[in-house]
Amino acid sequence: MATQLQTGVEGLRLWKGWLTPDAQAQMVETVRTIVRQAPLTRHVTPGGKRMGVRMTCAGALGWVSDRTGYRYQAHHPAGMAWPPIPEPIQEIWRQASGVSRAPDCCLVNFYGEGVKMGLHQDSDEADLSWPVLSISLGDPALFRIGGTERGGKTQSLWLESGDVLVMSGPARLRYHGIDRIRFGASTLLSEGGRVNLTLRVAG
Ligand code: MD6
Ligand code: FE
Repeated sequence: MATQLQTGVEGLRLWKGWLTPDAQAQMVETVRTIVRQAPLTRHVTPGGKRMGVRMTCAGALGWVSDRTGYRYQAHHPAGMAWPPIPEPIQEIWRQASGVSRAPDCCLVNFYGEGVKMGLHQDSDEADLSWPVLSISLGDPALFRIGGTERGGKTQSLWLESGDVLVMSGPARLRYHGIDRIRFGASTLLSEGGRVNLTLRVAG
């Protein structure tokens, strides 16, 4: 079992190396099965900017964005249903989330060279008391977390391939984002870059 690191943030739990290198390689193949069924997309924000991160989802609900807003919906923007959440991903939720309800959304984020994600709150879910669990694969990423209001003090930690992070309780609504990735530092993805999976109870 992986070691759980002290993050200094109440409700934020980090396990370094939850997935062994072999399990990470298998997880990449699992993610590729999702992407083959539901292609990665660069969404447009309500403000009209195209996001750098390429996204798709698995599960009954998927997170999307366009000029009309952010939301969860049952179909990919191209029209197909989202594929089911693969069992190995659900297994990590069962072991690490601390809750018995199953997730209904697995958001897949892909970061290519130079891509980052601005500070945001995860607040589009119907019930914000369920945790959000993230799995990192590929290049390391600098994760920044602040408070529940914009503009407060922040702290940063590196998320590396195989790490599992859970935001729950008092950490659930904290602002967070990815400042940068170390592109090419990992050889896990043949094309380089980083994949992050976030599991949620969305509906
Ligand atoms: C990322 N993660 O790691 C972006 N959200 O690429 C998130 O936005 C995130 O890691 C909620 C909970 C955990 C996360
Ligand atoms: Fe988030």
